[in-house]
Amino acid sequence: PPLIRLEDYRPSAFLIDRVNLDIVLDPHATRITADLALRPNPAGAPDGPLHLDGDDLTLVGLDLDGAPVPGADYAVDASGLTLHRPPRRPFMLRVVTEVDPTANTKLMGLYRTDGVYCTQCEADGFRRITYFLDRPDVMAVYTTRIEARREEAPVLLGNGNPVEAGPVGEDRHYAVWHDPHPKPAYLFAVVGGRLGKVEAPFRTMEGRDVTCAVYVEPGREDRAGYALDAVIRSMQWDERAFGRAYDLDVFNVVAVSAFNMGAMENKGLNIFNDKYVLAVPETATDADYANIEAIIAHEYFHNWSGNRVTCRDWFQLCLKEGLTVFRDQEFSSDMRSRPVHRIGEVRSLRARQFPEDAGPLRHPVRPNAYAEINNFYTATVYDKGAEIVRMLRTLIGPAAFRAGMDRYFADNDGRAATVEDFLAAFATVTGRDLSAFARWYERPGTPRLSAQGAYDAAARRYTLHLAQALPTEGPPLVIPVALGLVGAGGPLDGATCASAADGVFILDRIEAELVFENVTEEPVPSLLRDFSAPVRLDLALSDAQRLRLLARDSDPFNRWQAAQDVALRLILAPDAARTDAFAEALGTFLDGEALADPAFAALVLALPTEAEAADALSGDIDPDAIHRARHALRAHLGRALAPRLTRIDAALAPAEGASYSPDAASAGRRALRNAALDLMAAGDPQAGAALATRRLDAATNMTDRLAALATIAQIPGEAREAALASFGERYAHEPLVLDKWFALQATIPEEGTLARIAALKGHPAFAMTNPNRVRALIGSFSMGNPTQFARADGSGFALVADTVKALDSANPQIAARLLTAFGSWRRLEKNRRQAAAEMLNGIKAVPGLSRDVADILVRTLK
Ligand code: DPP
Ligand code: ZN
Repeated sequence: PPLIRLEDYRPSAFLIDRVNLDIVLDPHATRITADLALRPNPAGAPDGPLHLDGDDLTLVGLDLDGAPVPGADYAVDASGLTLHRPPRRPFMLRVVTEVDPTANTKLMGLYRTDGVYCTQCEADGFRRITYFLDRPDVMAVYTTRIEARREEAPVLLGNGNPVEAGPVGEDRHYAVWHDPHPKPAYLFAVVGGRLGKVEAPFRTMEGRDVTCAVYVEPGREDRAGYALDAVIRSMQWDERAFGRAYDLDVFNVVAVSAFNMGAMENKGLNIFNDKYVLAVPETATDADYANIEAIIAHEYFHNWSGNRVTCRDWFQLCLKEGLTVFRDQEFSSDMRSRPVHRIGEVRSLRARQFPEDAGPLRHPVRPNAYAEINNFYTATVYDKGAEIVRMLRTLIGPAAFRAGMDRYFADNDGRAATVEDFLAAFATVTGRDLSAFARWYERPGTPRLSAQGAYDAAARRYTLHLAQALPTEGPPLVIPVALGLVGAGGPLDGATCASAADGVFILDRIEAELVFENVTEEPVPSLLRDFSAPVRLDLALSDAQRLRLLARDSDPFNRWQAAQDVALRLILAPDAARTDAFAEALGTFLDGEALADPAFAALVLALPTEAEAADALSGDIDPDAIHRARHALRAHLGRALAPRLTRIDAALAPAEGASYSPDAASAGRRALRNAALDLMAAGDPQAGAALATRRLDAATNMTDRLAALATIAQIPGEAREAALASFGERYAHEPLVLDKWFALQATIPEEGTLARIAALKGHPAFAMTNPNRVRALIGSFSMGNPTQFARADGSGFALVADTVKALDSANPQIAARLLTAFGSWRRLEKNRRQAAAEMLNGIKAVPGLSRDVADILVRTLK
């Protein structure tokens, strides 16, 4: 597929200032009349023809300033509509199009899901509604009239504020919405359908009264309360943390069941995948509640970082996504435990972004070319993008960071901005040159930071040598390294280092030497505290030194990291004596702290994943060997820690009749108790299965029920099959719960899983047309079952490849996303590598592949 390049960016030749839409909803023939106020762009070069983007549209009418455009004056093709000789003055264009929302399986543009009309326009879905300058630097004020049969769509929602509504004849009605804030087309949305709602008032710090509402399938209103509460808390937090107030009279969230993304930040009308809205304790886990809170916040925060200040072009996607992820992470950290949340952020960065940055789909946080923008909604743009913002704050300090954010919003409000505009705001308020820091946006790959220390006891001096290395050529990056020294009894607070006065050293050269004075004993360095930069750290420490950090460091992140590092080495190079020592250290840790901070303790007990172990290997990957080694380590630890785990289990048992609360402290207790159960079961599968079965029966909420089921699912036998069957029956009419059940079965690391998945594809609740179902059954398999996905006989690869082929024409975005599971195929051992290559080439041979899939395929095979 052809590439679109950042260097080719040119301002649009024309602008559109106002858009008046009249949308008459119909299941198969929805008619859209768009009145567009166009004018030449003074910053553009409006001398050629005018091309309006369009995709899969039927053109019904075209008028210019009230007169039909003669057929000879325009042309329509697969990419849109061209006016050969547009006026060189402001003019009105009326475009009438027709679309079939029921036939829209791509879920881009206007479509129907469970009878509800909804839209998805990011990145380029608006061109599937009408012909338009579908690019984010064309911003217009929208007025939208929506009409429908009242019976079919009693609720009609648009962007902005409701203006008027009323009947049309006997059985139809309409509503008009006006959005006073100019916006790019990707933020446009309409919804029509039978929906129930919950609502709550909010008064902004500017005194504006806002009605917040969450719309869901009728009868599910009791499941929308948590999301609504998260909306209110997000509004409060953005005022307090960033001084940002909401700017319309209503804020609506709508949950729909078929949605390609997690959610979408359309102005005043966020549309959500129902997975990230609906929650009651019977159907949602603690993780679901945390995700709902985070994603509600994320989409709400886009109102400023994305909507009021949008992106000039799609190369700047990180400008809104990286920044907004950073903002939602800060929000969740304030709502929950900051260190626990930070560990979660880093785990997900390492699970998704590090492999991406090391594989064929690697790209800079701001890419400089793309074939299909939908393939760039990646962990790199989002999560590494957020890490860059976090490093910027570390670099300039929180006060200057806040001042810079204020400046950014003030200077760019109502504009389509660039990464340069963002950095300029911080350069202005600090007077600093941020051009070296800006390299983070341009350089793909994860840097390595290596460290070596030497202690001079006589001089009471510790010297630390730091060096950075990048996988790609170029000047050094600016890496903030938060650090400290830890002695046998704890942090050596008396030690001083002139170049890291406040505990952070800025490594802006290839290498540097730090000198610590007044170091009273040989220390263990604690580097990259709180994961101060998204790099891989090479620091040779013994187990004993790492376990000192676990026991004594003041930085919770590095305490957790130390245990992870020891465990990772034991997976890569098993050793019984060292495992005993590790178990003893974990035991001491649990005795001292497990009950004081259960959420943190649960993370310490969670060993590195098989994917992380694979990522850390230097040679070819054999997923079976990694699985065996990790399993053996868990079994060893489970046996060694059994008495303690039993005590934890008892101590954290909920009180009889206690009601469920999704708050972080309660969730932490459940997390530790369930982690203990899982480790006990690894040590003694027989007893573990029995205990987990009892826990499954006694569970009063989905968190505990699913955790018990997950433990049972790892232990082959009749108990497992019975438990899975009864869970499936109990939730036969709860698609979101069945997704968990699909995912759990898809990730069983056994040969029989392929047959299980084949059978589950025929389950009445499974549907290839619903992205959540496909992700649960097939996506979980490809991303979460390394031994079976990468089977040497190729059958695991074939399952995923067949799904990609089957989905490609119906929903290319989801097909392409599934295909990214092959990203690490070249690192596999020879037989598996060959099998993967065969499957990828088999997809390549399919005629008429979508641009989405072709793009991922070409890059993966390169
Ligand atoms: N809706 C997606 C997100 O918020 C894309 N903007 O990240
Ligand atoms: Zn976003």
